[in-house]
Amino acid sequence: MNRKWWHDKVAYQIYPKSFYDSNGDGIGDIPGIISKLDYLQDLGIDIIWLSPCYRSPLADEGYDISDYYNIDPRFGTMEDMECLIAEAKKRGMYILMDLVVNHCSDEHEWFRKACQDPDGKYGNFFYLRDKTQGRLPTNWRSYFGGPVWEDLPGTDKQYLHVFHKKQPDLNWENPQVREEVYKNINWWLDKGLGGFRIDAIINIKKALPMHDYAPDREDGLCSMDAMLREAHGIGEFLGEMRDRTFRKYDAFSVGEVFNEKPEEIADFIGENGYFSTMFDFNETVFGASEKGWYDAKPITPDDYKKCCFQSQARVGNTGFLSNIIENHDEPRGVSRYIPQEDCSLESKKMLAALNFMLRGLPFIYQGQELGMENAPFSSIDEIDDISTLHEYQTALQAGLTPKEALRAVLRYSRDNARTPMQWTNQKNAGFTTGTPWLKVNPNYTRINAADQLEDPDSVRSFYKRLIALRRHPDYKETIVYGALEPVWEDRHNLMAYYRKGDKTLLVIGNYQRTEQSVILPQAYKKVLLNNYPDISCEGSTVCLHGYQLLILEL
Ligand code: TEU
Ligand code: CA
Repeated sequence: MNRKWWHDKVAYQIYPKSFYDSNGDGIGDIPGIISKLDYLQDLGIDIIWLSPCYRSPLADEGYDISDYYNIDPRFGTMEDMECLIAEAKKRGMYILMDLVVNHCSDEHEWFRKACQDPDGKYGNFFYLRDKTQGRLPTNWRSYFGGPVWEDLPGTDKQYLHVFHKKQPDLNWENPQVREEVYKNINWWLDKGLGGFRIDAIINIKKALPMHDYAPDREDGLCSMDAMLREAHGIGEFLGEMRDRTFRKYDAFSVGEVFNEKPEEIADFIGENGYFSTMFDFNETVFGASEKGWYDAKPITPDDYKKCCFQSQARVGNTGFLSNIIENHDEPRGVSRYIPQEDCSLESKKMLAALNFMLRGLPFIYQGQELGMENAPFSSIDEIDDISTLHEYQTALQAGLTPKEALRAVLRYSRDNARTPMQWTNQKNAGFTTGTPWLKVNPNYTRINAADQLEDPDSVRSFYKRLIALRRHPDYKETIVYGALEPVWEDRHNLMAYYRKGDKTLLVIGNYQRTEQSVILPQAYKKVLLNNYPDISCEGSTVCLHGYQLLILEL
């Protein structure tokens, strides 16, 4: 495997709206991010991915872009963005922006022009179909609910949107669209960006000609998966994009790729892949139901382990996955992967290390390093996220009471991860001096960065040690490039694996509150990390405390 500059990095995702508000309007902003770069550098972060901060009506919180060449005034100015790139560079850090090009906003000028002249140049930037009375062009269900077709204002046509109706899909079959995308990517890379996280990319290829699929719910619509399974040839678009943009700059790219087929992994992230890496979503999609969030099956520790190992085995040496515990679309990992009554300092640290030591690139989502938890929303009126609002309706339609529906969707709500970052134990968690745009999790008095910076036993201090271990000259080679080999795979509530490179490391997590023992295959030389002050051994038997995590050098 050819070595790349980003292989040994640690990445951090910022959701700008909720990170840090520098001017008291209740909305996080770029100057706020700049003021926290030292905090991130201290943690050991090299790569920062910013969720979108381009000009946007914020219907989907920035994933609906109305101008790819400007910063939304709520987040700051282009000078702020340039300053952020420069300040990051001074600290040896790279900035990634979010590339959202499956769709734009219905307030983008391309869409406005398409409405004015649907048969002209910009009509072909989108998927338009003639409107027929009593029948939609296809029966596909949008990710955010309802049909994917909406009337094109002022015309006798309809346009396709696989996400929200304010997110019209761009027609990638049209070479002019692709040119616009490449031009934009290069324009940003010329500004000194390190690269991009690539949004919802699997959706850019539609199975054509479009047609209906078997309905899978009472609404007579079908999940987008049905169409995507039939859509072939995305590689032509992605290969072209790589060659025309990222490759020329040796830029980093991480794809939000769902549902890739095993034989496609090398195409996506192999030596000459479309992307540098892609996220592993095997754990986050586990238990999902065709019916909706209300019907999803919770994940157990044994499932979690299986999902991680499956992904590792699928990718092997072919490339690098990007490993996550959570992101802005998911609930908080500690609330999801640890039983609520067991959510403690120890279990949070265990989860952190089990994920972090997997082969691949670790991505930390803002607040994850503090062990931030799901938010205790008490009413649907406190929810902003369009996806949660839709899933709530789906649950009601399925017959759940409002109370049950709320409970069901709160387990998966994207707003869990979008509550403001908890900086201090002061008002609004120190996020803003104004009124925060989304409710602050009241547990900030207990969980916040300022307190954790002072505390050597905090979750943040543990993350810092994990990152330091990944960088340590003696262990770096093994942690970055070493093979991953599961151990004791069918032991209940135990997740353990070797990392084998020029050293042999053994990572063991006792994924339950009661003790359990393991017999080490050989004596250990050194304890590299332990989330308890002690290790209890008798000969080669180690008796692990509840949720104890050990990283041993053998
Ligand atoms: O998410 C893509 C995606 O597939 C979503 O359907 C995801 O499964 C959903 O968030 C679950 O509720 C990306 C972004 O990460 C997300 O924030 C955007 O809303 C979406 O694309 C549209 O741009
Ligand atoms: Ca602000």
